[in-house]
Amino acid sequence: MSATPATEEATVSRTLIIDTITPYPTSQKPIIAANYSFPGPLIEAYEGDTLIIRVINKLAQPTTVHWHGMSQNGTQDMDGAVGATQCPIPSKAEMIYTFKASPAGTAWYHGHHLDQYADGLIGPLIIRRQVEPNQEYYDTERILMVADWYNDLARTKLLSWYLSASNPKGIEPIPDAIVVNGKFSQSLFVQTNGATRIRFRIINAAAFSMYTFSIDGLPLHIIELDQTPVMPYIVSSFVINAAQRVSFYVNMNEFDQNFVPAEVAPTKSIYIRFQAMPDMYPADISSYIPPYATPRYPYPTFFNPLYLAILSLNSQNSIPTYPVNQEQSSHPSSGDPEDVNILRARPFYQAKNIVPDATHYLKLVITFAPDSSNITRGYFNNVTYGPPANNVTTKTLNKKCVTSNALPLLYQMATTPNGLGIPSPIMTSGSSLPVIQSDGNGHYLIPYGAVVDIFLENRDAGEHPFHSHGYNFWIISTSENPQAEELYRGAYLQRDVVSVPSLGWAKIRLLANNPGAWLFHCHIEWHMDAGLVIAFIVGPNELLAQGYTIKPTHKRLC
Ligand SMILES: [Cu+2]
Repeated sequence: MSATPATEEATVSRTLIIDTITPYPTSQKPIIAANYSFPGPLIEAYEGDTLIIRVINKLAQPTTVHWHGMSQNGTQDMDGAVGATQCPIPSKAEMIYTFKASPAGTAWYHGHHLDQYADGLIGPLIIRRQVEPNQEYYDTERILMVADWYNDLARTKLLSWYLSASNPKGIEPIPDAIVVNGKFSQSLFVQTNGATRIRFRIINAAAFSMYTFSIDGLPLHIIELDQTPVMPYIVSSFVINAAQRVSFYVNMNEFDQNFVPAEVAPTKSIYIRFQAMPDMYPADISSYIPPYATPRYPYPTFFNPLYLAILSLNSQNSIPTYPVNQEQSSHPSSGDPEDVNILRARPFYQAKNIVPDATHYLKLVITFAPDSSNITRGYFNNVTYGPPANNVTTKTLNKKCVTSNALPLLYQMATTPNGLGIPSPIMTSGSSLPVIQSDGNGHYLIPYGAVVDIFLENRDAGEHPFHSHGYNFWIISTSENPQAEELYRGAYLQRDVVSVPSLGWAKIRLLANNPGAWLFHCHIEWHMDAGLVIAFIVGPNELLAQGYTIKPTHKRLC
């Protein structure tokens, strides 16, 4: 499974069979899995390699796989986003995804249809560099992929309740447990295998939750955020929101011996903690029983927001000798645990990180409200997105999620590049830069090469992780770090997920150098289903000039 270092770019071929498994004896829930494994298999390549991934759909329902973090520049139809770049792969059919492994870093793959990613269709995708920045600080690495566990099926049970008139307050389905690398709390043992210096790649594949991460007694040296290497930056803990990735290394010699009280035996293992943030849930998780819950033995069980994995220092899989509630000691820390975007980290390759000046502006106001049927919807600038909205020329929007026969946005760009019905940017009184316009259905036309400052104003009490397909964007500042815009001018950090604070804002900058149809959405699966989605339609004519044509094998899926 490991990729071979090579100076020449290689081709890496993989097959992913999408099928259901029922891996837990205590749960009858069928998981939607890649290659009969939860999470799915690790896919690795070197930067610049060509990945050829054959996805075989053995489910009784359609599917797709999105390669989260891959720019897909030149392979816009391989993004896996139903409605934007392709029609779903029907049951018993298959599709071959071919794309360049770029950019390098910690990426992942997940289902992008019918909430399958909330039911298990996730896996790590690691794109290695020939020379990894900061590699002199670690000798081995581990991947921890954290996810929400739900006892019930996402689409048929959870979503049908969430988006129903019996849930007018829009209470999101609250997870039943936390699961890391497919294991529940206190059952995942991470071996050091004698290594003193270990790199961890943390991938938050949760459908909903954000977590505070820490390892008892060890300072964490952050070296990569999403796929951007950073100058080593020491924290004692950090927050990771849905779809974000954080890499850090630890050095066992830095273990704070004071962490283990003198009265207990020396410990041969320490806890790795994922602490879900209780205040993000819309109910009191210590006593909440969801109305859709099926009584099962033992019942009721309540969501425990603290997940413990065990870092085993001697391969004996003993549990730590100190109590779980041991007071956290204070490490040297320059981190602010509230700074989910870790804005103070600086790019490792600053010389290559040229931040252009903005040429365009787009303000997006985020709200939630019940629609006329008393069903909660999420809105960007008062528009909620549903599959029918994928037809950019549809002027009346059916706000209920129904199956649409509209062709993917990308195909519409290719067939009518100048007839999409979206106005070009215009000057308005509120901005010194031309403002990006939409068709009123959530499709925003961005000229190729534009540098767009996007101001995300969150009028909702929840914190939302927004993800752009096709792009890394610079995070300029947020309402929690407004000073970052001045402090780090010219050295902003690129990520593909920005966490927008509760009732706050974030300002990001996107260089539109990748023509195509790219979804921009909240990565909380429930909010995406509620319509908190838009699409960036970038450079239709440049897309055609690059030689894009609709592949007959893809069109056949529609
Ligand atoms: Cu959200």
